Amino acid sequence: MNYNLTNTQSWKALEKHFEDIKNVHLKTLFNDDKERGSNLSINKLGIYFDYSKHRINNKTLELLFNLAEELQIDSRKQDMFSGEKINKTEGRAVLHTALRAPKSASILVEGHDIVPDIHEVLNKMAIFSHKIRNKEWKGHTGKNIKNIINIGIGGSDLGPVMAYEALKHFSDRSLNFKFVSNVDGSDFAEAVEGLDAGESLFIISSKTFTTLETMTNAKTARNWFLSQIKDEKAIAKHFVAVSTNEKAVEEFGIDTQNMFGFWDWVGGRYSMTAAIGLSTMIAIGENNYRKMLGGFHLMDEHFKTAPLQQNIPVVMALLGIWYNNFFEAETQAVFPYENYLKRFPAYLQQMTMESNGKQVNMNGDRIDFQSGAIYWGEPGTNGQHSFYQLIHQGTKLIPVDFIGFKKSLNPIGSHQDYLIANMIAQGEALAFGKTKEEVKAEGIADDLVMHKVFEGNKPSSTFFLDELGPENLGKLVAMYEHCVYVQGLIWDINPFDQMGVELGKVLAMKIIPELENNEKVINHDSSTNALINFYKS
Ligand code: G6Q
Repeated sequence: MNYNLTNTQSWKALEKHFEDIKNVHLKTLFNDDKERGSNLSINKLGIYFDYSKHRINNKTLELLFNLAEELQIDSRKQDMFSGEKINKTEGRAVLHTALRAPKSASILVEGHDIVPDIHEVLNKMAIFSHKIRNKEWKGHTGKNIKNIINIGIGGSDLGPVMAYEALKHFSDRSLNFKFVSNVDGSDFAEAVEGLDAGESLFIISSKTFTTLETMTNAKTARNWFLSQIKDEKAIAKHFVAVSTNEKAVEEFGIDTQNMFGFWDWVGGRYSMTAAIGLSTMIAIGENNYRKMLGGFHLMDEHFKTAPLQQNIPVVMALLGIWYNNFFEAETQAVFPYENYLKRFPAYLQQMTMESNGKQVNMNGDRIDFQSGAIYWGEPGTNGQHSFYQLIHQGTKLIPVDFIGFKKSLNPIGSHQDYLIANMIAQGEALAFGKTKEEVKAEGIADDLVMHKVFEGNKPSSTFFLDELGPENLGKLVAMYEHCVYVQGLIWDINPFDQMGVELGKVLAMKIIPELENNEKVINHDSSTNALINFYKS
């Protein structure tokens, strides 16, 4: 479908409507509709999604859904599920949703049903995880494996770290998990500090098995291992690989029996439910892992089938467009009121920003509107004691996603009530604020009144679930994945490539040998030359 977004009828109607509503306060919107809180909410799949505290009215919603209809989002979104090569710039299908499909499904890629392949790898992961968890898998010197070290970066790291932290409560506490990603030697050194190589298993996670950081860390791991266990044959018991590149895995010296494969139709940042999830499965066990896949699948089906107005990722995506393209909000904050989700914002940063941080449309034409927002966040309530100030009283508009759970995994005293009271209070304070009159009525000195005013009218969504567990984590991740996809469809950009990470990598490869010789460097610009020569001096 070819279109110029800003020339579409529905876009123009939204621009016009924006002028009418941009200064309307959430207080007015709530006064106009006494049931707004429940009217503007979706309660599905165990997620209570409150989007009433957004600067929208029924007209806004109607126009946003008109946009989705004019752009045929409902039918275009099916292209992903049917295996079309929607990642056009790389000529690939995008089928991370197939990774969570049940055994009974059938999904064809170039005439081949990929579902049995997916389940074969899942079963192989399950057998291996059982062996580690049941202490059947012994190290070369006969010791049990206690330390699992995942070496990977980007999509081969952020998902595993996030999922491990999120589901730590469900993990086998006799196992010690480490994640090495950075090429900075300190990352590796700290991860293996004090570890017994005979009790350690390295998972080298790399789709391509060529990534500089991962290969450097993998070689260092090999050397570290052999410095303790002085026997090459021991590698087979202590190194496994997750990759699509069998040849490179073999060349590295890992037994391909101990390789867990995946496919080119899984993008790195969409790979946590591919074999890249091996460390997660070892941590939480096969049953919990399959529950997580079940949660992903529930959200996939919801996204695929629910009408646009009831479709959680679609509504999220449209609200994101509303702020990003009309209010010109630059960022989107995500605040989980659940400490186990502390790495969730970092995980979302890659998913959202590497996907939708694009400047050209599918045809390669420069777009004339803003694409992906900057995502950021920290767990509540910590953020409240630092940067929330700016959201409440600063001059920038920052839409917020609050994520909370009714039950704590560690119910202690009144902690959970305090936590959730804070989450709910923040949404209320952001939306409704505190007027000059209210501040004055508190007897505040005149010269301080304006400092204590909260203008309010700051938008937020709240996602409220029962309890954090594997299934709910799966639902939340898939929810954001599909939100990103819908936004990419609307902007007509490709959310599935990442050409913007290449240039720096290529230049680094040129600079590496320049750092390693003794000659003065003069072939770059004057700033780059000076930095290189300073390093060498
Ligand atoms: C994600 C990106 C990127 C990738 C890493 C690691 O979508 O493609 O973050 O995951 O560069 O790549 P390898 O898994 O190939 O080492």
